[in-house]
Amino acid sequence: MKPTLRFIHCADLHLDSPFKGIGSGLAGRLYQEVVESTFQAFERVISHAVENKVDFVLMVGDLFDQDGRSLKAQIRLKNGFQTLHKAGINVFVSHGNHDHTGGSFYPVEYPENVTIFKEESVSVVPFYKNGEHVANIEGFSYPERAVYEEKVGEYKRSEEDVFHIGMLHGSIATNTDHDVYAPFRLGQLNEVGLDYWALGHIHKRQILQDDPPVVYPGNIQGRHQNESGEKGCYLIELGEGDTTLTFLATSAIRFMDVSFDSVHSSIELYEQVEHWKEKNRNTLAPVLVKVVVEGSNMEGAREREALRDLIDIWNEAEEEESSWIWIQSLVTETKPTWDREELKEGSHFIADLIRHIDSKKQEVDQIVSELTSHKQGRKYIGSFTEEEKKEIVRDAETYLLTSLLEKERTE
Ligand SMILES: [Mn+2]
Repeated sequence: MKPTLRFIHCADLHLDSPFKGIGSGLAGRLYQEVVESTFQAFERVISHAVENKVDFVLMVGDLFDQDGRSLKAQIRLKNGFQTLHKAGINVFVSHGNHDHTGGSFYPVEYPENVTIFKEESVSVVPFYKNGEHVANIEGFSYPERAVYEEKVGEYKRSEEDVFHIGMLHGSIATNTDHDVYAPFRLGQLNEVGLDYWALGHIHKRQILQDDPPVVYPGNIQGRHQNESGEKGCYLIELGEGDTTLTFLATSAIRFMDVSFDSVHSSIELYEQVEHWKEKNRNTLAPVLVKVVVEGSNMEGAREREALRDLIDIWNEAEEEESSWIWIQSLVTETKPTWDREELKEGSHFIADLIRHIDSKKQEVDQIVSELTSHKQGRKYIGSFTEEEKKEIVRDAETYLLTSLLEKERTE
């Protein structure tokens, strides 16, 4: 019987993420905490490894956020490796699309407990526990930003009676939401016959298969509103016959969307959010929240004015809190009093306007480029996601239609 292996599987550390777009409006001390969060999360990974006395830690790509690794990120990483070294824990690292080996880095030397899969082709490294060969770990690194080739065929199970573990930074071939790098299909992984597939690249935590386990641990710290919820790594106990996967939380700050339904006025919304904050402060904070409101009767000018002030009112005292809850944005999905399709069919100005908006939907990048390429603006704004672009168009349309239709009614 082989002894049970105990290890931590993490990926997508994205150390020193710049958190573009989060900083505007966020109080200074809180912003510092946000900027520090990827490092905090990394230190929690290290603590989990030490506390659980694991045999080794797997880090499957995107350790750094940028291919031009910052010195700060490299030194903090090295410090974490040294802590593991002192605890007698090995580390296996592969680099992904964000931290490919063709990027620039400072000549920081890592301690001897660290093995980096530097090559573009898959190589195998044996792992010894108390002098006994107990596992083979396989992996590769991205030589440049994009690797479109399938890499699965390069992994193999040897004849040796040890655990076989594959580290693979890539995406399932059918996934169209992300850049499809090093694509694979589940069937292909199973054909290789490894005991555990340690995946990276997709930031959402998911177990693609239980036996043998095929696992995306997700990133260790959310970096924007679309990476919401608790983030972390997996503690794996790999045995013959029984394997356990335990999720361990690491994120220092979380992102959340919180919905409020059937709201009828700004004051009602104000009170509901205040109530939610006090109820959840001890369990969820620190947290950056996007408030989504589904309600009615809130399109009027007076209400819009009040809604604009609400974020400031909610956030006013948060800078004093150690468990802070920062309302980052407010999205109102109030039911409009008009029928868009009906308006569009008409022959008046509003119909022209709606048709114009529809014809410009694909040009959001171009329309916002004045802002995103502005020398001050680009410090705060990265690129927008598809969802955010839709939101920009929807908000603009709601604003225009509300203003025009309201005006019509009062005249
Ligand atoms: Mn990543």
